[in-house]
Amino acid sequence: MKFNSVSIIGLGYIGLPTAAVLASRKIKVVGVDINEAVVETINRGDIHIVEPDLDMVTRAAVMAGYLRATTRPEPADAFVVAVPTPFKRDHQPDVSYIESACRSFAPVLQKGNLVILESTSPVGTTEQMAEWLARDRPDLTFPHTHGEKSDVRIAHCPERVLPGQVLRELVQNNRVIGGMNPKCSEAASALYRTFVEGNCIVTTARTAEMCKLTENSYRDVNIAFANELSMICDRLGIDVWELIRLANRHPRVNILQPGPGVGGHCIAVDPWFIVAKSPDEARLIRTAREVNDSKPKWVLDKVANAVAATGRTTIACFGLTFKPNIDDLRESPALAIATDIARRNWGDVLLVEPNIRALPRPLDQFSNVKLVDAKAAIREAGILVLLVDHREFFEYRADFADHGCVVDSRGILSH
Ligand code: SAJ
Repeated sequence: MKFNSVSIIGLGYIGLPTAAVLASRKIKVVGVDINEAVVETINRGDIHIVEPDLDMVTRAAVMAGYLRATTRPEPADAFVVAVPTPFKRDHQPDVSYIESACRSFAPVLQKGNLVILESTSPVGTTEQMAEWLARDRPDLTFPHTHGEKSDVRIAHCPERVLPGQVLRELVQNNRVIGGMNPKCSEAASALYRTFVEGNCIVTTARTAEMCKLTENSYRDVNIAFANELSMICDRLGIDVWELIRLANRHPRVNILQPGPGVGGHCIAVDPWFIVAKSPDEARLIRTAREVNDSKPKWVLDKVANAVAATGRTTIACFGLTFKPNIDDLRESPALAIATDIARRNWGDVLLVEPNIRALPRPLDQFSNVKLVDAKAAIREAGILVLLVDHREFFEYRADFADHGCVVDSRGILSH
């Protein structure tokens, strides 16, 4: 199958890089987003998210005329849905963005089109998507009713890229291709082979959905193990980071790193999609989520204990992002902890975050909070709380060690 034009629905952290990379392969790409500001930004050759080199690739694609953004879907050979799939208050998946994406491009679907769902989705969503499209286009046939003879081919091909390394991983990672039937997989593989250097591995749509959720749950469960160890070791007076280093010398042990909790928009979300579909069986996966979600409160309690024990009330927080060396604050446990510290109002809160220039919400609402550099924070604060292991902070290890009152959630002192 040859693709002269591809439409990407949703120009966020996954959709935009995918659109830009496809366009860099000289395929005509039309990106669709409901946000007019996003559309205007991209059409100017700029970007609205932070990801290394994405600005360059996007600008080049727009200038060369291969990438264009719009708010209104238009006909294309393939449609790639890359919209968010958050969860609701009760941890139930919210697939309403996928449903409205389908609603928006269904009118321009044509016989012979390929539709790909890239959004991380609960098992069964690809089949559900086929039903939504069929509902809106009774004149076309779809794989769930017409199998390999259908007019439209549908597949789930989950994204697996690591924020901060998206452009490299988009091209180099292996890709799971979950067609609703072999013909659908064949068409989807042909699209991904235009830019993927890794293998395109074919499976069913349901397995592909579960595969993505499994990858992130695997990481969540293993981080929960490390976080649980950190709380046990704290009680027993053992340095957990030294312990993990020692245990990892065993040839079949590879424990991840404890931290202040799990952030980002994937690992703390996706396991709930498994729990939602299989609540009685997903006991370990649910507990891992609960362990990781409890960690920010545990760190906050450590800070409260330090305030009570020392009587010091000026507190410096090192790092706000959800992981080191990026500027992404989404679902960041560090941001949540810093906010809780500010809210407790013990005294001044000094924030050190080399990757951002202005106080983010909700920290900008507090009068006792200011951004400072590391030296000033170490000098002025009575308690230092290390929340993110940014590379810049390792320079200050000796100062942290000399300070006398440090809550180190990332093991910076033990590395
Ligand atoms: N974390 C720890 N300890 C560790 C590793 C990570 O506490 O040993 C924390 C981080 O500090 C961060 C959170 O976990 O708060 C998540 O960070 P991450 O680097 O593990 O993952 P993400 O969320 O940036 O990206 C993940 C990746 N999935 C896997 O590695 C299995 C990525 O490949 C996925 O594409 C992405 O989720 C996604 O979009 O689903």
